[in-house]
Amino acid sequence: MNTIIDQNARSGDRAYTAANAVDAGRVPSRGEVGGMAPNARSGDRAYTAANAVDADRVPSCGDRGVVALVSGWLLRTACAAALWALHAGAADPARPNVLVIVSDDHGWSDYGFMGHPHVRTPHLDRLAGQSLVFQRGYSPVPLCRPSLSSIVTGLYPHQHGVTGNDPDLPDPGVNAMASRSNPKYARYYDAIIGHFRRHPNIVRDLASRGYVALETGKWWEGDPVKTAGFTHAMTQGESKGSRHGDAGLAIGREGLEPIVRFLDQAGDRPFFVWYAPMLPHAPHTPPAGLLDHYLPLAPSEPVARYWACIEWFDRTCGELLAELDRRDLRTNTVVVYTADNGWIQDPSQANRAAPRSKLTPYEGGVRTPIMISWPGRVAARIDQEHLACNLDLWPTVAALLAVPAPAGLPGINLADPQAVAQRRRLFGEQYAHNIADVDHPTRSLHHRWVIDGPWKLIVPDRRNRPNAQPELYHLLRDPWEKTDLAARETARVQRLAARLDAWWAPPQPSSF
Ligand SMILES: [Ca+2]
Repeated sequence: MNTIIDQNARSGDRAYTAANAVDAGRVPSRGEVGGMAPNARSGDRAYTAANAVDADRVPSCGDRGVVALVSGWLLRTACAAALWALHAGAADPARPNVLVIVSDDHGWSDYGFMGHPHVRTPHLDRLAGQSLVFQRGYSPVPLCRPSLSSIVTGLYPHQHGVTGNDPDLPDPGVNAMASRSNPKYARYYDAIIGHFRRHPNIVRDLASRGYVALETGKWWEGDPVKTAGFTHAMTQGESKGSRHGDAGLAIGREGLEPIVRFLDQAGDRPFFVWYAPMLPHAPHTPPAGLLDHYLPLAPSEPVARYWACIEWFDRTCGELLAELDRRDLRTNTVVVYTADNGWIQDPSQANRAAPRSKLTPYEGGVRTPIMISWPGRVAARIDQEHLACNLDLWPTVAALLAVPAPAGLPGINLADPQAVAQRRRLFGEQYAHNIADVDHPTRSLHHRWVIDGPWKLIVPDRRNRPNAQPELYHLLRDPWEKTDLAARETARVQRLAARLDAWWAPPQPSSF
């Protein structure tokens, strides 16, 4: 663990203090956890500027869990789970552990194993060599919050109701990204989380089956313990200012210590770990050594910064997987890998997406490799043909764990070759960044899309994109969607549009 923690840990502003020791029985001693790395850097803290941990968010055991301060980190645990004894680690082959790795704003081609000429991802390349890899994987939506909700619920955004990152607010000029602390607008933010909470999710399901579950990194839906059933969480989520993860956003960028301590304490119960660091997501503030490597290779500094953040993320994944190896847990842990949405870096402006990137229905917004690894149980191979989707993660994990998933989920078990071969098409949807009407979340729809074999049809929404036309691409011949074939393939456009319409059945507003 030392490399990443040493490089990225920051110094002292969350120093160990007795005042934070809410539960003395759970707080490791200094001797157990060690101090922060001596060469910790202060770093660029822009991404936590709006999410600073403050005392108001520290929960009490009585109302929402226990706080354990681990090497300067706040890690909450549900009260019941806080009573575990310490053991060496889960080892029941009938109940494998689950590690979900979600990259954030990561372009589908930007990996060594996906053929990128410059971006180095040796640890993810190694994971790919141990995995069932779907190179034609997709998120059903190209934006962080709805995508993460889809991963954990197994539902399309139009089904779970979380269609954007923030609500549009009724007063002009009010910043929807920064208004969660204003009680006047609480209804809008609460409504979105309310949509999410109405649905079963994989975390609560596994916790109900005896798993201990840790949340780290990106998390939009309030308190992960309350809203999703995690037993442990870095994210506090109680403050309306938490937005996309507050304290949890330190994971990866500042080391992996909360996960290490969680593994120490998991006992003999199987675990579920949600590792969703805000990487390579902006701000693109990589360690200097990585940036130096990419500056001569990239077309511009903004691109070099993005590429360096990918390698930074890859290093953290390597450290995490090495930790499982060190504990001899790899053969008893299902590792699932995906990205929440894609990214194409604007070469002229740091931290900005180029056109056809995140928040668009194009491949740069929705495509991602998807990997399933369970050494000795899931055969490693690369699938370049068949379609996979983030909605498949719950059905796949459920099948591998031999537990049921809810009936009616749209995903399939990716480890079932027959189900994979029988799937002909994938669907997806794209909305505005802000939800125009939290009571009618599909009103901010911009596009729907269907991929049918090699073909992809993108259909603009009549209400919000009245002047746009459907676009048709042959993805195998034209993976970057440069040649729109809709005008010369009108019959195909009609057939695929009919399939989209047959699939699209959003609930009425009253049922959200
Ligand atoms: Ca994202």
